Amino acid sequence: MQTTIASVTFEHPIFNAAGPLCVTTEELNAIGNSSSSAIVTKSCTRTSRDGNPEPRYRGVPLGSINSMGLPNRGYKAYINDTRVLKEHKKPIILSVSGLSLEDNCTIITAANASDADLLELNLSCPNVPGKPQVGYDFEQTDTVLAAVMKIAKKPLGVKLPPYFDFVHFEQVAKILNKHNVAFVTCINSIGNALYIDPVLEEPVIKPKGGFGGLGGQYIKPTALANVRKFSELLDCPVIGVGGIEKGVDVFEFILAGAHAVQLGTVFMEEGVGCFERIRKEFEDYCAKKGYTSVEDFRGKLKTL
Ligand code: RRO
Repeated sequence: MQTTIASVTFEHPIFNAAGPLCVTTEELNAIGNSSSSAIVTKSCTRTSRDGNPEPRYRGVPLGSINSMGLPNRGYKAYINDTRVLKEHKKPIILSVSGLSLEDNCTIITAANASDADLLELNLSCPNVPGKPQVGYDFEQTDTVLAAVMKIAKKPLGVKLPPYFDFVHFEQVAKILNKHNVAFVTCINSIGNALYIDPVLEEPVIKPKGGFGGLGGQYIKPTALANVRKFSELLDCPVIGVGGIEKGVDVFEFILAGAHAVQLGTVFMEEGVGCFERIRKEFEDYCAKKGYTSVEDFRGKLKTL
């Protein structure tokens, strides 16, 4: 069940999403010691950030809502961590989310000399007040990619927000193909959702009046649609993320065209044990179907 992205081989296609439980060195080592097939860091900025006021994450019956606000230790700490994390002998993906183009260029220049295998540029954080999601501004996406692709010496992919319109898929794909991005990860949380507690008559998280990124089961069909569309339109591999909770969900994402998948909400709720559970469920499901490699069914969604 190996998979390859930008010449980097993953023992199996299931690993963590940037965000949950990947901020501290201890958390990253715990991912390294788990059955996750790679280690993805929390998105990093130029300087460390405390993030938004708490409560800023809430698990809810069908998923999660968060407005973490990019809490992280700053890029230098994650670049240092890559030297130690290398001992786990699995791919390391540095998630980069500078607050300006200049910051992204600084971080990516430094990352060139790190032990990260891949860089995932986050164009889709929905939770920093006053900073719109770059991925919804196609001109800015084009400008950012033109600049960072010139600098990056490691394979650089992008993490996208969800899109909902066929014309938008085509416009974004054209830009990503033009810049030869190494891979695309989709989708980030669905931005600026509102979850209300009717008993308390309050939102469940504090920042931004309760507005935050929606994850988990709520977003799986949207994530599958984005994976499907982008895998048809792009020249590079797609990593799927959004609402995976069981092995059969992984199967669906690969059937839609994903080369690999990431776990967000389920990892936050269940901890590192989710990687082994979901990997086993996925492999059992494939065995039942008679498939022995992901190439047997990747992208082969049938039509009605
Ligand atoms: O830290 C966050 O608030 C956050 C980020 Br950077 C992101 O990309 N997606 C998300 O749901 N939360």
